[in-house]
Amino acid sequence: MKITAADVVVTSPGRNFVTLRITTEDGLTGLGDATLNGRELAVEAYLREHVAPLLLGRDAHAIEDTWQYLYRGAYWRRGPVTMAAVAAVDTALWDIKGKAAGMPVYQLLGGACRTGALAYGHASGRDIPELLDSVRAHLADGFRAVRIQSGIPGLDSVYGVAASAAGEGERYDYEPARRTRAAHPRPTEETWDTRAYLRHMPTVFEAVRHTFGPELPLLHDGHHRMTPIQAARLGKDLEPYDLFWLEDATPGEDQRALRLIREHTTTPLAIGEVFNSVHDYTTLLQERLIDYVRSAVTHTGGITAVRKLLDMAAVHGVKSGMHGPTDISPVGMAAALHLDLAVHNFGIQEYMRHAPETLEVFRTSYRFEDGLLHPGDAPGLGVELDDEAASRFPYEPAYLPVNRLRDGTVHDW
Ligand code: CS2
Ligand code: MG
Repeated sequence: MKITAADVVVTSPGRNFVTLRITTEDGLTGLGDATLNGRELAVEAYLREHVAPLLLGRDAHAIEDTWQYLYRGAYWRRGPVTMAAVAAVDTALWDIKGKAAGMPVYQLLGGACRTGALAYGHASGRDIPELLDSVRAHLADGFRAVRIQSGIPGLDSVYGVAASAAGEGERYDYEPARRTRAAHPRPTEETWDTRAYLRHMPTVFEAVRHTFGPELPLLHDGHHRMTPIQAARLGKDLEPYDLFWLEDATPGEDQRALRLIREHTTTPLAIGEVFNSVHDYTTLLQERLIDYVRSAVTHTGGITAVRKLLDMAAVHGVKSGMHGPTDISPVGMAAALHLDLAVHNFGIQEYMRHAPETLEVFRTSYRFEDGLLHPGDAPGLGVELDDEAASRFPYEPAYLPVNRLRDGTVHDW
């Protein structure tokens, strides 16, 4: 089944997305998510200039060979741009294979291991009362697990907390990459103070546990901002609140740093949303320094690569906890859900709800019911892209914020 076209669609319904559509001689089409928040046009160019021409005439069924061809054949391998482009091709080919077989992708991956994927939503608040209301809103929306992010006294803006009073339930989820119509767009800048954060978070979790009890799975995202010893302290301070996980406690590229955190705390650790290769995890997995793998299909080379990563994680007793923010498109979310259903070592699935205009462009089959996500049983991924709707939302430059400490030093955002 030869590939006859590979087209890149950049559209901005609610936020920027990059999508690859592959078409075969049989008229089948497949979609792949290539969205890299704040660097969308880099992936578009990589696909349009260096990948799409090489796909024409290739057999759409040859998924593994195409993956190896694009990974090893590029010579310059790994990295977020390359692996998002490879991911888009791989995902689109799985979509096509499912349509050709008349089966949802999870069936091609070995069938379902569960009835649905436990999802967690993003509860947040500028202060504790607003946070507690956001948890209530997520429970009312059917979530059975929530991530807790809070404002910090003395800081104007904090990762994961919307500046406005509108709760996520009304306004959908907090979108960090702010589009700008400025002539020369620049990232916004935020100020951070880790010691203020470390002082405040135990109070936040005390209030949440006191209000909602011991059972509700609570997650928290440290967003790469702590040193290993600071992360060890926070993990220990939060042990009484029995977190489901503490995410990105410290920048994950220093894999051995997790040894120090592990020595001090039993709070489960999740890491990897900024990784793009199984090679980013080798020490973390072999030494069981983490409990959950965060990589998304979109950023890590596609379904083929993430399946291998999760199988390696399974050997070491580590589970999945796939990244699912609004900057993973509905195509990328659907791909994750097919894997969530099919792998044995599933942990949890992040679910930031897309804005209504996003779902005008991406017609999805996945569903969220009773706290669980399911990809649906449409052949392939179960997502279609409406080109007419996509054309109504042109790309706008948008950058993630840059973080600085109070003395102006650039810090991880
Ligand atoms: C966050 C992301 O959802 C998360 O865990 O870390 O929202 C992250 O900030 C964005 O994906 C960055 O584009
Ligand atoms: Mg995160």
